[in-house]
Amino acid sequence: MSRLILVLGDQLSEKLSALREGDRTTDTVVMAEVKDEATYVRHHPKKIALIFSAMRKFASVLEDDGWLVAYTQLDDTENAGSIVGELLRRAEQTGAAEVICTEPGEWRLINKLTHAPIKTTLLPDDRFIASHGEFEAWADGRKALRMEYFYRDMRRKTGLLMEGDEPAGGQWNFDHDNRKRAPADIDAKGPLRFEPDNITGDVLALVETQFDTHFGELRPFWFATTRAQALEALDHFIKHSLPGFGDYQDAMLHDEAFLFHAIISPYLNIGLLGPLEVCQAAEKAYTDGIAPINAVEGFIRQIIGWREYVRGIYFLEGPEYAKRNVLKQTRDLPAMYWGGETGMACMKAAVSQTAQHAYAHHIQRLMVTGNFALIAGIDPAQVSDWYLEVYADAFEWVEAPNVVGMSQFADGGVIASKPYVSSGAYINRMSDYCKGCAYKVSQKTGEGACPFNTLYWHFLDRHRDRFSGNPRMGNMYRTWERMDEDKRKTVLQDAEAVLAKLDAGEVV
Ligand code: FAD
Ligand code: DLZ
Ligand code: SF4
Repeated sequence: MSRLILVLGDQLSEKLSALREGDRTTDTVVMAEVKDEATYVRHHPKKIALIFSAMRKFASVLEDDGWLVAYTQLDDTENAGSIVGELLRRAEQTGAAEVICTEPGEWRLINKLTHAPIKTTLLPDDRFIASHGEFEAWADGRKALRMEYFYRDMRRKTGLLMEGDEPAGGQWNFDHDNRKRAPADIDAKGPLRFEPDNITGDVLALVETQFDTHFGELRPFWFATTRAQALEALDHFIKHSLPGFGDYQDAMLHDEAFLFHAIISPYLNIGLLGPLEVCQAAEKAYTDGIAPINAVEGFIRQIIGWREYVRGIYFLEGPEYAKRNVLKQTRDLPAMYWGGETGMACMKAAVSQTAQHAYAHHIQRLMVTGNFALIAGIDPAQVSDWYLEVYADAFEWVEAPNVVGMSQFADGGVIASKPYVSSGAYINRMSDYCKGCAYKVSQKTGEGACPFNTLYWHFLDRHRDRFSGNPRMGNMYRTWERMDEDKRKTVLQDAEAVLAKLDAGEVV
């Protein structure tokens, strides 16, 4: 009996478990560009274009490899508009009575497929280093699920940067070397950019007409859309940017969106690159003497540590995880997240780079847009939807733990041992934003004070019951309590004034 092998837009890997299970002589691969997936949140046009173009090219790879592929383009007149609708349509056409699929990276779609009115088997997604079972075994019985210990196990498992049983360079983690501010004249090459070919050109024209109301700029479009291009982009990063990755990992510059970051997360997350091959390429740069240990260890930790860890948490915690809101924050996401006017130079830079590239690097996501949402009391579900929409690398298995957990502390501390909040001083130390800002970072209160400065204390004050006993936050609360009472009152009043402006939809 023939079967349908469903390949989703973020499953573009030749060694996918569903393809390994399939039989080229009897089964049909189903791939479909569908409105449901492109609009369940209003994804950035660049993200939709990346996925559609890479899907079309991957379908050709499969056909060249002997597969029969039933591919549906978004504007095909028969398009059923949803993944399950397309499966049912193809089942009727081919007579297939069964679907095989690699587990999707989102509970929403897992739920749809497991309740589809056709027998559907989900296979493990083994494009990761740790299986669900391994993560569960690691988590079992632990009081706190801290990434660092999981990461060490992944180092031991993969043998990456290991010298026998010991970590290369004598340390597991070189983060203390990775907090340099970037000089203004820094020479960063940025990512490799690809000219759109005819297939991408067709997709761009389609996205331009169908998703013109979505936030973000479609052109210029330069993402890699094939595995060969993604490998070239990786090679370019290893040669040109990896050596500086560690030193400037946390730095932010107004005119340098990418600095020494890899810009490979979209390729990893849609399956054009695998995590192990990426880390092995970085490790080779260390053994060849091209990149220092602090850069290579830091980079590898992001992938076999953070990336694997957040996936583990997403599946361990279950479908309700993404909806958590333990701090009960309810404010609406301000218009500045959609490009609305703001005097805050850091927010403006992070949001406009996001609109331009469907990309912002980790510290912009965590310490600018994330930090502001958290201290301003924004509803984490709205914050999470924003991140899922605007970044080309955002799929819920990786987005939700990073946003709901790491950035918004809405999971109550499953991921982070304390909330990532800071005043303007941190942003000033790590960036060149403040010098072009309408606010003054050195000013703590009064007209023109940096909103991060007042909202930071407001956050700590309003969540005192939860955080004042946290040993990692003792210093913050001691500083707050040492401030004289009038000053504290003024800080809180000024913060309230900022919040009132946000609530009234006024420019902050
Ligand atoms: P680099 O800085 O060069 O890092 C190399 C690789 O490490 C990345 O490509 C990525 O695959 C991996 N990585 C680094 N940090 C993380 C992390 N915290 N979690 C998972 N993988 C990581 N990453 C996503 O892939 N998708 C998301 O939707 C996403 N949302 C985020 C939301 C917030 C609030 C925060 C703080 C982080 C988020 N991240 C997300 C993690 C990180 O910001 C991006 O992976 C990174 O910016 C991608 O750019 P890069 O390839 O240049 O990464
Ligand atoms: C994100 C996305 C988009 C925009 N479009 C499609 C699509 O048309 N067809 C498809 O198969 N997949 C798409 N995807 C990726 C899915 O949304 C993704 O597989 C789930 O979110 C699970 O990670
Ligand atoms: Fe951001 Fe405050 Fe600096 Fe302005 S002064 S850029 S709001 S941190």
